[in-house]
Amino acid sequence: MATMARGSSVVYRRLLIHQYRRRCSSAQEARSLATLRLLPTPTLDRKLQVCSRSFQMLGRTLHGSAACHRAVVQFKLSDIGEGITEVTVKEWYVKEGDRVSQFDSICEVQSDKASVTITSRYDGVVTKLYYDTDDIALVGKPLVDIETESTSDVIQEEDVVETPAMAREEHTHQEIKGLKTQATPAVRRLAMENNIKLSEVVGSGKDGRILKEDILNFLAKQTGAILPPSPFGEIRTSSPAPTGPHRSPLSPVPKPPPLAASLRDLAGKDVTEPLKGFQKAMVKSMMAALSIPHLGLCEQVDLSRLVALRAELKTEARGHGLKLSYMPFFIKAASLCLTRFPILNASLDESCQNITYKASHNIGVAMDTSLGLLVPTVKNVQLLSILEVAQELNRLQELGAAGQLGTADLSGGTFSLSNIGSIGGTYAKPVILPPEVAIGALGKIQVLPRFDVSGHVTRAHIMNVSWSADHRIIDGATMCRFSNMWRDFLQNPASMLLHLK
Ligand code: CAO
Repeated sequence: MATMARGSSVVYRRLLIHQYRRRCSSAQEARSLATLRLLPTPTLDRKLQVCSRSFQMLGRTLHGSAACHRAVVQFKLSDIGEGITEVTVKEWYVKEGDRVSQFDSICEVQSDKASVTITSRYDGVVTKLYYDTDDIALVGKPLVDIETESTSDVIQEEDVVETPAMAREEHTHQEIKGLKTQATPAVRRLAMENNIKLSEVVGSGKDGRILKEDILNFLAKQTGAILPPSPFGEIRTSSPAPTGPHRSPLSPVPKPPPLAASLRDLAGKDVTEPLKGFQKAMVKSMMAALSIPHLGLCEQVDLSRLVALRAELKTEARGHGLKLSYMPFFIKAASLCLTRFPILNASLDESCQNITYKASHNIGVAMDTSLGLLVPTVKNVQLLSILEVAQELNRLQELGAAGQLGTADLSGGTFSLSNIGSIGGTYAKPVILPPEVAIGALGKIQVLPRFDVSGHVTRAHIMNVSWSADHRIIDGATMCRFSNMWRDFLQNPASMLLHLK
């Protein structure tokens, strides 16, 4: 109970600090904030309450005294970063004549990298939508007109929106994520005010709707105020694990829609449509991959010992609330080998003049998600235990199935693995994902006859692995030595223990 009360107070204090920070425009105010942070808790609380009251009064004064007049603001699609110049309008959440408030969702747009929810920064009435659903909207061009009832101060703010380049403040009005996230404007606002990406929060409401409690729990987890029970320490990753309060990591991963649901009814006619979103991203990265001379190498791995070991450890992992597949072993073994062969965890610059050896082993995992093929990355595998890799993979799979993988999880890969065997594939010819220089494809584990050391035929669990490497900087001998080392770790998984830190 005491923890709960302390937790709520921490959350409240953080909210107030954030409110205050948003309003600190001058250096002097910023200095005041720095001073506030250094104050003892009771003094800080008092100061923040005084601030909070004065902001409320200031708001009322402005509202009451300023003469209101109507103005039409042309709300332009601002720069959403990463060189994106156009997006597809996926869905409108408003129509002409609708009243909107600040932070209300206006529409969902999709670039070739991610989906973005555009939210209003004005209170007013929507008077014009510039695009239909599925139209291509251009960055810097008008998206909607909003008739505002505002003071002249606010009208000056409109000029900021007219600027095509995204101002820092505008960033908070756009949220990058994999799919439409369901949340009320109030919840979106709470998330934005606390710099929380909705894509990183797992909703506990109906159909995954994000509730206020989900945001508060997420925030509390960040501040350490109300921590849900955790089987072991936090994973050191760049983004926090979005485990919702009502969803245990063991809950079944939502399945993608059945194949029949994704088939089109062509009614006997050819249909041509423009490529969109992630399809475009695949075109881009695969066209870039074409310029890489691929070196291929295939190998067979006897996983009989690993199969037995995983069967033992699965129950133990389940005790920690985790699903333990073979992937965490494959990923960790790859990381151990990358330490020995850093050239496979590198990138080559465009002019082919410099190689950058990456310090982090951010291992991308090709994932069959509800949005199609995506490659989220398990970051810093060199620092993680096998169980921690499993935890991170569980999290990514859960987000992938819900179509909620965000850019943080989808970027920064340095090496990739593609487990086509989980779908039933036996061999593959993997394509390198630039700027990476190597990738491995894993086939299905099959029970096949093999000879033991005495020459007797035995049952063995055999998996094919197919490697592709950038032949401009990686030769066959290096690739083969890497593959041998990886194979040996997995054929004798106990040997990995010697190298784990
Ligand atoms: N051989 C045999 N069994 C396998 C297997 C393989 N190669 N890979 C996975 N399995 C088993 C798992 O061990 C698990 O079994 P249990 O239920 O007994 O634990 C079951 O299949 C389901 O595994 P999973 O797929 O949920 O989990 P994973 O960690 O093995 O794989 C992921 C995760 C993301 C790689 C996988 O779900 C996926 O999306 N694979 C498709 C990758 C893809 O599309 N590649 C092509 C890219 S190029 O277009």
